[in-house]
Amino acid sequence: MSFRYYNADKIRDRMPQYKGTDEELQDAIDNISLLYGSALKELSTKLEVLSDDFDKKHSYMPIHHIQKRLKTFDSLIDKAERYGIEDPINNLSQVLKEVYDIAGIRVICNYEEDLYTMSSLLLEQSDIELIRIKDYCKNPKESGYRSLHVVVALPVYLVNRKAMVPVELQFRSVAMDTWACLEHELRYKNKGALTEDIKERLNSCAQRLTQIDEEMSSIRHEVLNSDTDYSNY
Ligand code: 0O2
Repeated sequence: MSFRYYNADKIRDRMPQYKGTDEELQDAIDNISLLYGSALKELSTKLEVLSDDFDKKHSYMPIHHIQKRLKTFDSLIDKAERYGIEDPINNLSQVLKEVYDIAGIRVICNYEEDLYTMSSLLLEQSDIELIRIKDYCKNPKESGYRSLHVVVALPVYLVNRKAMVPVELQFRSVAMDTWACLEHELRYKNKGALTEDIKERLNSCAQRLTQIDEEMSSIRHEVLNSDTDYSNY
């Protein structure tokens, strides 16, 4: 897994203000790719192990699926500019300190309560350091967006050093993910400019999906309580 714009020549074409040599730029990009790509591998393995063990103990897998991605180098520099970092291409160490979502994992769970179960189990692990939590399930964004965002740092061991690498996790139910993907696509197709009417309708869809999440959860509890096979769950 690597940045899409991994080639220093291409980056220099777009960002001619870079002061170092092509070799230095390539080395910096390769380092970022190695560290953040490795953190993604380690974290997704941790989540899979937790889900497998949960299945072994409770005959239920809380994680529906996992998606992971590295931010492209271009969009990393764009984000750093939006954050107000001056001349980011020549201040990569500051960019790495301030941008937390270079490595991102989406953990799509079956039910809303699974988001809290899985994030808590992960945060209990002694090598995981919590950096920040934003709960957009309890406090949805104005758009209607719901998700539990957790930024953690975890150790990546290289040949001669250890680095703590931040990763942003977005825990979502299947319904939350469906809404976010479709809304993102519609916004992207409209270059970010949706009319007020469309925004309201999307928000209304988000509210209905919240009700569906709650109802599905309540049905699940009723089924679990009435099924003796699940009585220990
Ligand atoms: P991508 O490609 O998904 O990574 P930021 O906005 O990132 O500078 P912050 O505080 O980290 O600052 O933002 P936030 O809102 O906590 O999380 C940003 C990410 O949440 C977005 O990433 C989206 O993935 C998701 N998100 C937030 N609001 C919405 C929304 O209204 N609709 C949808 N579909 N997704 C949302 P990026 O960087 O935009 O893109």
